[in-house]
Amino acid sequence: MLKIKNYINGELIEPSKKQYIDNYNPATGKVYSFIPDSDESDVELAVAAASAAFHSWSNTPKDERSRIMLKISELIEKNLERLAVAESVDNGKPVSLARMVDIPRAASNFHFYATGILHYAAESHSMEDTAINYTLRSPVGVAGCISPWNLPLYLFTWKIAPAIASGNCVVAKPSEVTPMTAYLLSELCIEAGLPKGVLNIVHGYGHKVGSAITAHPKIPLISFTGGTKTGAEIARVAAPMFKKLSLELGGKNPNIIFADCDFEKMIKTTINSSFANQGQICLCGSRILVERSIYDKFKKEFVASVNKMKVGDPADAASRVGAVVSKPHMEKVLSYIELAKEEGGTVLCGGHQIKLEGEFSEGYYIAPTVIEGLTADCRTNQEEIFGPVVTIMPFDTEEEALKHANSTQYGLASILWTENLTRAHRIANQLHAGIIWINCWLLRDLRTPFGGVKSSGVGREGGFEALNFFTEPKNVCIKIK
Ligand code: TXE
Repeated sequence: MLKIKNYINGELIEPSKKQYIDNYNPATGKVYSFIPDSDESDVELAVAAASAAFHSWSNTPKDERSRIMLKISELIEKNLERLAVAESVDNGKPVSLARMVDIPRAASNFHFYATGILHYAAESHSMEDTAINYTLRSPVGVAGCISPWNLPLYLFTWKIAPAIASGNCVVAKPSEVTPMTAYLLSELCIEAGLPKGVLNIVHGYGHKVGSAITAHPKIPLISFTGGTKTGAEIARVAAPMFKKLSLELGGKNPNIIFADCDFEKMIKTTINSSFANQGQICLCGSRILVERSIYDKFKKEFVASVNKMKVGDPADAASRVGAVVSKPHMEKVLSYIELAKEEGGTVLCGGHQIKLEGEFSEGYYIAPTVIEGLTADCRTNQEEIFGPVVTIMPFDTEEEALKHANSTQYGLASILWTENLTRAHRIANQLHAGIIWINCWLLRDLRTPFGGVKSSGVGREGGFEALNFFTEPKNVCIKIK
């Protein structure tokens, strides 16, 4: 079975202690490869390689950095099928989703920042005939990038691309739950001629490798996507070291549906915003608030559509719902379904593990689940479940909908369905969230600021926001008389 390797100083190498972690295929529940169980000595090697490469890479002309990144983007596209299958096997998501979303977006991430850097400029401020100020923006040095298991290559490249485009070198750690496509990316970086030490990938546990990256004195900046609890731990370690932090954390996103919505379009999109990637996207709308006059109609049609979704082998084109990412995560999601029942919820469909036949009998499958009858302030409606589970509840007024929508510790995304233009702008203006979709979901323009408020994180990714994050501004003032 394949032993994944670290990518350090341009080479694929074993972890220093030659220890490995079992890597499970969630669809079958079986070990199918091994992950380096790296430690701080491997992080030390990676930081040394990144530090040694920094002077040369940060002084490489933008056009050359851009050319190499475009080559990586092309190689991702050329290897789309191989990467999509690898992502699906590693994460449990339908291969159709990996083929349509995850891998094309990884290619776009590299392409977007390979071109974005060519248009990135800084400002100058003139003081009439007295002085001129100009702002220099320079790369920070060695960037630490730590990413999660839900959209493995998509989120891994979303951090790495702006970091290296702006001239930084990177020490990156993908999730130990889904390391495979990061490993395949390192092979593509070698093929693209990315200079050694620019990108270093150290595989392993968060509490060993992730914490060593966070605490390393020669890594002045951390870009993290993952759980709120882990984000708080990273902030606790990084804050007294005055590190620059970008934290993209959890969400508990409301999906507010008014009676005047385009019902057919709303139902179709809400199935997706509820259960795409088995509900394991921080942007999913897991709390569905429906105007009372259409609540019964919505409940009937939504549950009927959910019951039609095929849960099965991620490699089967007909599967809409694959396996959740791991056994512990499956148990966490199932425990929240039990909690919902204890809190007075009624399970309208799903609510249980699905046991498939044959080679999939040990896989981690959960039936897409819809629960009603809960209060807005119960734990099920306040805590991030991050699985194929949504709650639905009626509301009577805009004020009530807004109160429920804004009632959690999170503030990442919100979805809103109404054909009333004034109401759409009025509600969007009052929602506590960083991203709001109106009559759509997951429509993404990479130039837009991406991130949340409250416990959903700190800072923004995307567009020039990311290039600002990965660079330090310096103001130079010259007296001219
Ligand atoms: O995240 P973790 P997990 C939420 C979701 C999920 C929960 C936990 O609710 O159930 O987070 O998921 C590394 N220092 N989201 O386990 O633990 C870890 O190895 C440094 C929302 O994936 O946060 C991995 O590479 N690094 C999120 C990465 O952090 C540490 C997407 C994320 O792991 C570390 C995923 C430490 N002490 C989960 N501990 C989103 N916003 O999309 C762990 N890591």
